[in-house]
Amino acid sequence: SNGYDLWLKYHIISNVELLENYRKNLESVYLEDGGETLDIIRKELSMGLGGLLDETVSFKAFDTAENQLIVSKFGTLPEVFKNEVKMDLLKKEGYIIKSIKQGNQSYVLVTANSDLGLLYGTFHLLRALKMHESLDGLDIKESPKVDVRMLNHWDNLDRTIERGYAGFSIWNWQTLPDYIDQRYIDYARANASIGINGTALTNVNANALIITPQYLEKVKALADVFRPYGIKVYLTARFSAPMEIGGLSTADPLDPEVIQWWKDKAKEIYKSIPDFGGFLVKANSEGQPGPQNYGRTHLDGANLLADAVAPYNGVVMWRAFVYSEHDAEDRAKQAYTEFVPDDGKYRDNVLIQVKNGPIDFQPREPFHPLFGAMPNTPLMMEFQITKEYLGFATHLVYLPKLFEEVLQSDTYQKGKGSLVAKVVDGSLNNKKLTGMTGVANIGTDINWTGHPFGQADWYGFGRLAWNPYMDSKEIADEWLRCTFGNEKQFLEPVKKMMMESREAVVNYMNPLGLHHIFDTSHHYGPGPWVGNLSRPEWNPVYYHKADEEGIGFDRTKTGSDALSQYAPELEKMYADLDTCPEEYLLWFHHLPWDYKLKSGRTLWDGLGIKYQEGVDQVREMITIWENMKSYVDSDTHHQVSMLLDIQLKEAKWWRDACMLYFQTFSKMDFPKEMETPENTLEYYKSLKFPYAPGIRPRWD
Ligand code: BDP
Repeated sequence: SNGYDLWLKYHIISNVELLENYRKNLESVYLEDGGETLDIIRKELSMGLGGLLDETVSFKAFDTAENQLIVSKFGTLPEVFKNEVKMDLLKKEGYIIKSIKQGNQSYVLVTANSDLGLLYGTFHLLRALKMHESLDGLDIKESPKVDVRMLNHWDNLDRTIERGYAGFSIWNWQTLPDYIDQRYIDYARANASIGINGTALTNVNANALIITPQYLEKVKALADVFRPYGIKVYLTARFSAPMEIGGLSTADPLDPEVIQWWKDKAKEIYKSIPDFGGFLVKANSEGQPGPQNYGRTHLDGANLLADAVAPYNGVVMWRAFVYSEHDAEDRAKQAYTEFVPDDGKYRDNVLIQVKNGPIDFQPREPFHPLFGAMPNTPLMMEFQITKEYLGFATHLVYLPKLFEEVLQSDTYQKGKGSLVAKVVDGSLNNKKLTGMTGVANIGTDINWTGHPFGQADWYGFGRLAWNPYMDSKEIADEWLRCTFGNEKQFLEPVKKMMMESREAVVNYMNPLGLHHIFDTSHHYGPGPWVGNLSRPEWNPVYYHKADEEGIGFDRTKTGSDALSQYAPELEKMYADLDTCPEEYLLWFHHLPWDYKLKSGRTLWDGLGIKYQEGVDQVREMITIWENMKSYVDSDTHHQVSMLLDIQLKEAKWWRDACMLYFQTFSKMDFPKEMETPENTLEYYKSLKFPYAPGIRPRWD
């Protein structure tokens, strides 16, 4: 298999008994008539149910003499079923799946308030069949917990992708709008199958051209493809667009001409894309223009754009990923400092889009202190699905485990149990607008994501955006069954491998709270020695602060005091070395090399042991995968094997380069558990990577 079908392959049900049972219970399908979304459901059932049962699906009127699958909105349900379902509390995109006995017949009912709800319900049912679930007693009621569930593509107009490791952009701007690549349809279908309902097509480091008429007609063509799948299109707005493409002399958010320009632009966009989602903005961050260029604030900028799209129900996603060179004492503090004072002043259709951690998508970060700290403003979660800091698309790292850890973190902002998930789904402060986005890992590679297991990250992101309380292990189980099959001897070990993979990457890259020690700009591999870049917070040495005395970033009161941005309960727990979890030790503390860890070993030994553990965990993954040959097609098996070999090589590289470098300060011997480095520090420092993909255009 080339992986193009993702988790949506529909082969005949392998269990013969179950196959007979499904065939008997799903003799025909009654599908309500209607528009484009219902046509898609018909196609999906023909392909899905047809494939699983290895039969031609018979679509019929409601028939009391057959066991039927009934797919119909509540309003048009056959009367006999209306009392069987309770539609209360079901949201617009929600659905019900229920098995019902009537006389001698049994029915499986999929019902909803909207066509889109029916599509989501259909995908759920097909997944249940693929997972060999019983049709007896089905009683499912699902509504998404988050309103905006989207992908952010960091795709440039020339089709390169910033931080993209799976080929080029799937948006072919040259052949749009007249040529509709089948990929666009398959993309929409895959996203709809996991409940994603929005996509920002373009890089946050934006090009103003995307909102010129020439490009907008291409965007419209994509929006038309995505609409029946329930997916809205969003675009990144370059703050200086009024000057660059509008001919104005300023982009000052309080200038009347600028205000009018954005109003006119919104009107123009909505004329051709009536359900346009809105704008995503990166402003005054890493060289992007923004309101601060005119002495204004993020608030002024966000509200300017919010007012422009408000008449059309559009939203503005304003990113909180900001850090400035003028206040570089601790980059981790800056977003909070800039955004919290304006809590409650943003327009209702503004979402502040916050990365999961305060630095930048590291293998492990504590959650961002903004979560829970802006009770009067909708905050939206931004995860990174593409693996910028997690080994690119060659390392197997199951990200839903990381996402889950963040979502399950307790902010304590309204006492114990104030989970980040509750900020994201709005329940902590009763929010009307909620959202979660993931920076996409999708490209032109035949399997979409480069690494075959990268598909699990896309899949899992979608499932968590639908329900941020889902268990990552359950998601792995779903994805494995839908992608590879239901054999227990396969599922258990591979699930174990996926679940441990996240801790493995933390161990071999950034153990004990280390962070941002990646080689500069491309972020490929270790570069803890880098210290010559013009801005302090661009240098890895700024983050680990290793010296003869010890290592780590003191964020307590004696240091940057970033800890004070968290709730008092957390501040206390992290500040106190007895209660600070060791995984965050060097994130919050600068400690001597001979500091005693809970294990009784020195910090220095502990570091080496963790690095080694990471390497060993990858070895274990290799062994597990070796034993899976008979359950996976040989191409995919071979691909993953080769990738795991790269991962092992790079895990050793991380261990050796980092430990050799840190040894220049600690001057201590490596712990006996650690294997001897394969090369010298000079060798690792000399490595150059002109071929590392996904680099952003220079802005410094
Ligand atoms: C960093 C990336 C950079 C992005 C930036 C962002 O290195 O390419 O532009 O985040 O999110 O992780 O804006």
